[in-house]
Amino acid sequence: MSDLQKLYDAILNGDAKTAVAVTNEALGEGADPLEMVSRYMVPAMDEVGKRFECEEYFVPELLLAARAMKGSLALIRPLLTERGAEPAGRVAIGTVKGDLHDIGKNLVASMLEGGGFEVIDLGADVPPEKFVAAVKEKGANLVCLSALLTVTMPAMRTTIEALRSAGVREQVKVLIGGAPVTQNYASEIGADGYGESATSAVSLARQLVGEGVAR
Ligand code: B12
Repeated sequence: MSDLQKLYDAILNGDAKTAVAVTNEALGEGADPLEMVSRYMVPAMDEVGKRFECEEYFVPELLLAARAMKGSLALIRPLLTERGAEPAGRVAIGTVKGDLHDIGKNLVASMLEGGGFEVIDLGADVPPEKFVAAVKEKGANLVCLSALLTVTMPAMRTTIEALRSAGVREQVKVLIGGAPVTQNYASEIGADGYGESATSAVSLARQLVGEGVAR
């Protein structure tokens, strides 16, 4: 049986090629995809987050790790669906209108995927109406908003107002984050939660909408 510690190490080291190869080999040998995600891949991303927080890792390492995680997840995701595992929730995530920073948002999206959520990634510079459409047409039950600029933070409020005007605010939870965002701001604009990191995003998302299928 493949040594899944190698999968953990490959993600931690941002080695997408090895992560994909080990994932392929392990799946071929009948490894449990849920266990691979919850025991090796998510903990590897947790460790990446910790190393980033203590300035041992920087943005390039984060991006490489996220890419390795995504490579493995691309192989695992169809199997999770096949075995009928219900997603922990359906998330529409995006960086708000006017803001092009998407590194943190991508990391949050990858972590949520690794945590068993179905993720609809709307990209960066996303106008409020696109979030509304994701809720109405795709049935998202959690909306995650990211902003890195103080001048784009008000677009979070506008997005929440748009959800309200469209009559869908009550059927979704709204989680916000990004370097300049705070819990106070979340309370002020009527968001349901604020997360300061990609790892906290997963536990908060679980608290807000789901039980979690991957742990
Ligand atoms: C990389 C970068 C860029 C890149 C972005 C590339 C990309 N594809 O993302 C480029 C070069 C394009 C860029 C452009 C600009 N940038 Co810039 N940029 C940065 C920089 C250096 C790093 C941001 C980053 O990726 N951090 C790493 C990620 C992992 O962290 P994060 O995004 O904070 O995300 C984490 C958490 O916040 C959280 N999180 C994030 N989103 C969410 C969402 C949810 C729901 C949750 C729960 C959690 C969560 O989880 C993430 C992972 O733990 C920051 C400085 C900094 N240290 O933040 C400046 C910074 C954000 N930029 C800044 C500025 C001013 C600009 C420009 C206006 C510069 C200019 N004059 O053109 C433009 C704006 C363009 C635009 N319209 O958006 C300022 C903002 C100042 C302010 N207070 O508003 C900063 C702070 C730099 C500075 N010190 O002045 N930038």
